[in-house]
Amino acid sequence: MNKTIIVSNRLPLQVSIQENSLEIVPSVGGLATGMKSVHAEGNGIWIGWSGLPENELSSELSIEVQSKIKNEKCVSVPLTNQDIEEYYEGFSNRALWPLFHYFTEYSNFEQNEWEAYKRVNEKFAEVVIDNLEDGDTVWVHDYQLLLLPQLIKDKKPNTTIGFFLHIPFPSYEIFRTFPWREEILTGMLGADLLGFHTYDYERHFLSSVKRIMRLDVQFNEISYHDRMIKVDSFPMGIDYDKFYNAALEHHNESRDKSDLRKRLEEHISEDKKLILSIDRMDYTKGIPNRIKAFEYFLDNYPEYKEKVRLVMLAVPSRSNVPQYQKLKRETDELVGRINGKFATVSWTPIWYFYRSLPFNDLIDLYISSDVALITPIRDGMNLVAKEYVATRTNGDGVLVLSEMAGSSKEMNEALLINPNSYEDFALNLKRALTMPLDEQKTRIKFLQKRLKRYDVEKWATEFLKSLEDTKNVKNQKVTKKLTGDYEKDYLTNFKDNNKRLLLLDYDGTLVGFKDNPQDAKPDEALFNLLDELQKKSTLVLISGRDKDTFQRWFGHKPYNLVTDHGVWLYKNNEWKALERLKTDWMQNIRPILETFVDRTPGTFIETKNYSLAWHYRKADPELAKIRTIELNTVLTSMVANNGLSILKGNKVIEIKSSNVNKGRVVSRLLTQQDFNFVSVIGDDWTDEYMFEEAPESAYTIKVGFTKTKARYQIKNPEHVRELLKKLIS
Ligand code: GDG
Repeated sequence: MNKTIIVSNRLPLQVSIQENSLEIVPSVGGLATGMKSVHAEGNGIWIGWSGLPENELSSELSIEVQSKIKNEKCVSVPLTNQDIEEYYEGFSNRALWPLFHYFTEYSNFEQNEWEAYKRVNEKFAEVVIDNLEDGDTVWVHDYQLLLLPQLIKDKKPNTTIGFFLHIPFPSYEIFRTFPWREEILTGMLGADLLGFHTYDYERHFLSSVKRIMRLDVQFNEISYHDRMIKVDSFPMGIDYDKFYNAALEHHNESRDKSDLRKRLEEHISEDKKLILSIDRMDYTKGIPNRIKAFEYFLDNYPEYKEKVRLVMLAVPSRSNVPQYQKLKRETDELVGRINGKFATVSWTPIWYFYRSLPFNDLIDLYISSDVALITPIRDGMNLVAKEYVATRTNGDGVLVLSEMAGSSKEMNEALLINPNSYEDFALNLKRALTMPLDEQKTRIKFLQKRLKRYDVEKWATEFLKSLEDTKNVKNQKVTKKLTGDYEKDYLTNFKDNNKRLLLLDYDGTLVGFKDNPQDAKPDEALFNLLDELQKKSTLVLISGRDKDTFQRWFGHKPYNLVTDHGVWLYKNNEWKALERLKTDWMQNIRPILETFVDRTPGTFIETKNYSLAWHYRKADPELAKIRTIELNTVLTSMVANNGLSILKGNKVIEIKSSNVNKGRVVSRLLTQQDFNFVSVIGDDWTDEYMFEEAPESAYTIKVGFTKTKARYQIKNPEHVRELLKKLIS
């Protein structure tokens, strides 16, 4: 039975050694909860680090850890203290985390930490591969394992792999500063589905893929080698029922109130309010900013002194990393200063807890607070905001939420603020404190409805469903890929028939693209191949290239040549015009193209005998995308009345006379002579005309894995040459 393998840095377990015996308790974090059903299903397993450094365990203990966690359907990746220091605290938390959260000044790039990151990702890959069987699905989580998808794909290409990033993906301008940016993207592109919390992160990722890897992206699909990779957003939810029910339970009259709850309630009265914030102690969470903004609020709205209290829970995190130690000192000082500044004998404005609290205390905090103040500077999602809403079983309460948290994208009914503007902050805090109960209830109701519907289980199911769908796309591709039996059939048919027609496009089919089209000259190996093919078939090179170039390159050869998309035919050492064309339109179109060249660095115009081509291969892909739309709009109105048409090729837009295309040549050749084996190979839009005109029995082959009318697909020009070599061998 096929299984799902979940992989994350940490296992969903707390493993500790208590007086020489091992204690294992399941963790209750968002991810662990969300994946619970996936993990529990069938023979699914979870792979990750146990939390115990391998070098501190005796070999007996290490075996015991493995066997105990195996009972929990987990497998541990053995990591040493050095691994943790360099890969986790180092590269993950000192290079990736700050950069992905736009704290570029905190990003520290160390070669040895990068080496450790690669080494540990490989360790994870080894364990995954040891546990992997054909047909299994792997779901990799988060920024510590960005290289893992490709490491698995390299060894097990047929495995379906999903990847989800829990933190933001930064904009291209930030990501491009990363020293190992291509390696990171290549690692991620091993996945078949890449998931992000929000559309913005998805957009940023695609932008980096286009600009850094220069890959083709159509909507949210990336063509990469012979694969299609899907990218999508899946906003992570929470275990709504768990929080809602716990809150109901805490409100229950018959339940004994905790000390914390009693202390909190002492402060609550008609005109006194509690404001809550909960975060890991992390500089992305905006803790100092929040304290300073609270000071600004008390300075500007002094009537709230002694009336409001900020209860601030900061959970210790990554305390070995210097920036986190600095943040802790800064927070302690700020809390001290502000409490010192405003405190009275009966009131301190901030209650500050630097520790982790048990779940029940967390629920008490949530249900006792009138306002939740969640104001990160940058946050992938932020689950605390969602948990606060889920616990408001009476329908009251106000959420003030930073626009910089991923959750703000789906929580419009919260009061959204820019955490860097103290004014915005103070105004909205005042608004929250004075919001009429009806309005609170309306807002909370809307928010709860969405959170209940799209909870964490739904999130996991949706992701896996989408991952499953990528298998269908893969299967469709396999049926069209010219390998295995399909290739055999192709070769046999060639051999069994004697009246053979081979129509071959040139650029992108027989040779790869060069920045300058004139550099894509035929090489000696290609001539030898074509010479042999020519002996066995009617060979036609059919291209959008101009006649003079082909004359220079192939004039000395006996091949049939068709140039300018079908305007000229070269046969028996003679050029013959297949179409009679005018060129006077060029003087009107060229100035338009020139303005596009001026405004789009890296583009240029190629003048052919009967057409003008605007090449944008070297331009910035995002800008080029906008410009092609603009150019298309400008040209569409002009070409229609002038007997011209626009051809969209591979990174080129070409304007030419409308009654010319490669398809017409195919029809003409087929009516002139009888063939019993026809093969057409081409890579771009202009070749689609040939695929359309070719008879049904023809072998139409598209180079590359984009949409096509051809029956088969082949990877790239190198593979085309390999295939053609097999015809003559
Ligand atoms: C990363 C991304 C993204 C907190 N204090 C206590 C406690 N918690 C629980 C909360 C909540 C979780 O920890 C914190 O989750 P967040 O989403 O707020 O933040 P990160 O830890 O930074 O998580 C984040 C998330 O991944 C998921 O993709 O949302 O953007 O940075 O569930 O309840 N739980 C207990 N005691 C505490 O003192 N028991």
